[in-house]
Parts: sequence; C-alpha cells; structure tokens
Amino acid sequence: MMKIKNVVLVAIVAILIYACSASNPFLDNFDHEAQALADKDTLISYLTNHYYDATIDSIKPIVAGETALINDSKLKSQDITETIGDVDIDFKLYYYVTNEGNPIPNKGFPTLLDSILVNYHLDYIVDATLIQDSQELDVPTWFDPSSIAVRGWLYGFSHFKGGKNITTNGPITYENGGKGVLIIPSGLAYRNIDQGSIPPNSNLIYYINLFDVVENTDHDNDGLASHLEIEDASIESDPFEVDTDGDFIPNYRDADDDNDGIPTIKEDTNGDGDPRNDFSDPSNPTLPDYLNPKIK
Ligand SMILES: [Ca+2]
Ligand SMILES: [Ca+2]
Ligand SMILES: [Ca+2]
Ligand SMILES: [Ca+2]
Repeated sequence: MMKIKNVVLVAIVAILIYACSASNPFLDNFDHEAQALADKDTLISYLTNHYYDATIDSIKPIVAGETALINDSKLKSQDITETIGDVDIDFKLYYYVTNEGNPIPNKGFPTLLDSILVNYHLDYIVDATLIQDSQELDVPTWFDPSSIAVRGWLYGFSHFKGGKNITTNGPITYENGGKGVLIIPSGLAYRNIDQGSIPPNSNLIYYINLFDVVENTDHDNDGLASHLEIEDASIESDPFEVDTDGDFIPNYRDADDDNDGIPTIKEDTNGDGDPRNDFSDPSNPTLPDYLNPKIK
C-alpha cells in the first residue's frame, strides 16, 4: 500500500514539475523584459492618438482635436512589478474610470482574490493605431480570481466597486456599478502565448462593468479571507503563490496551512475567529500556530 502511495505521489510531483516547466517563460527563450519595453511604447502611442468618446462609451482615434486619453483626467495608472522566471519586470497598467461604482449595501474595492460579478467587451491592440474586436461577455457573470490568467484584469478591477442590485423578476440588473476601461500590457495579460482569437503579445483593452463583489472571499473556508493568507503582512508577497507547508496547495486554498493535521480554523486558541493572533510556541513567539507545525 505504501509503495502504491509513493508511486501516486511521484506521479503527482512529476505532473507538477512538468506543469511548472511548461509555464516557465524562460524555457521559451522569450525576452519578456524587451517585450515590456515595447509594450510601454505601444501603449503611450495608443493613448496619445486616441480619446474616450463618452457618447458611445468607446475609445476612438483622434480626428478633430479631442482630448487624448493620456491627457484625460479620468485615465489613471498603476505601476506593477511582477516576477517572470526570476526577473522582476515593471509594468504600467492603465484604467479609465467612467464610474467608480456606488455599492449598496456599502462594500469596498475588491481585493485581487475576491470573486466579482462582471461583464466586458474585449479588444486587443494590433499596433498603436488599430484595434480589433475579440470577445464579448454581455451577461453578468461571476468570476473566481484564481481562474483568471490575465493578472492586469485582477489589478484593474481592484480600482472599481460594485453597484446596487435592482433585479426584480427579469435578468440580473444593477445600477451605479463600476464602469470603465482596463488597458493592459501583454506582460500582465497572456504574454507571448497564443490564445487563438488573441495573437501572442497583445495589449488588451477591456470595457468593463463591475456589478458586485464577494468581500473577503474565503476559498478554503478556513475562516481566513483569501487575500489575508500570506505569511507576513509586512512583506509584499503574492497570495496566489504563498505555500507555507510546500504541499503545492497555496495557503488560500489549503485548509491546513502547516500540514500538522489540525485545520487552520481550529488553530484559533483564543477563539476570536482570527488564527493570525494565536502564538503558543515560546521558541518562536512571532509565528502563528496555524503556520507552525510544532503547535497542534
Ligand atoms: Ca481561507
Ligand atoms: Ca499548502
Ligand atoms: Ca494546521
Ligand atoms: Ca499548527
């Protein structure tokens, strides 16, 4: 029985290693840093030559002195550093805020790990002056962020809020939801991977509506919101990646984060519902019990 278990384990590890190497961007000999610089130029050129036409809610080429997007006060940006392979690469995500959103009941901005109810229209930039239609999702649809490959999408939605659900008997309807445009460099999108309808290294333009948010989405139901499942809040770390016990299940999906057999939700000695403030190990007084396999 032990042997069979080991064979299964080896097979799982082999699959994971294969999956990791298949997604390792440096095995494809692609220069992601150079692409990021090229995309920066493309996007600045695009934002200089286009404007937001509020009458049709669409980005159009400037023809008669309209205010370029790059000079439009509704256009904001966020600097994001992501590690590809072992290289830190700087990206600039742009987002255009038509309406920030006014959720009722009051909710804040979604974190990168909160589920969101959205629809969108997606274009991609072929060069700095031409865009082509790609995908349309009309019906408001819930998305779990862990299923989203486009990192810029998650960062982008974190600048909008939901609205008020006024659905009666008909289709799902919200008013005053977040509305705007996400302009995403390819390095925060599908990078150099061919998506069929979207060519490799495409910069993406998402016209989005954010209708609703599940605040503090808790993927593993361990009482700790997914966006809080990092090891040390003082260190910037990616909750999608943090895996304290190294079992290939990231903390936000792992109901027993230190693999000591005690579920995280039970490693809450003081019973206040927050396992992050329970420290029982005198030899390691800053390590919470739920991340400390010595404490069960
Ligand atoms: Ca959790
Ligand atoms: Ca784990
Ligand atoms: Ca545990
Ligand atoms: Ca423990």
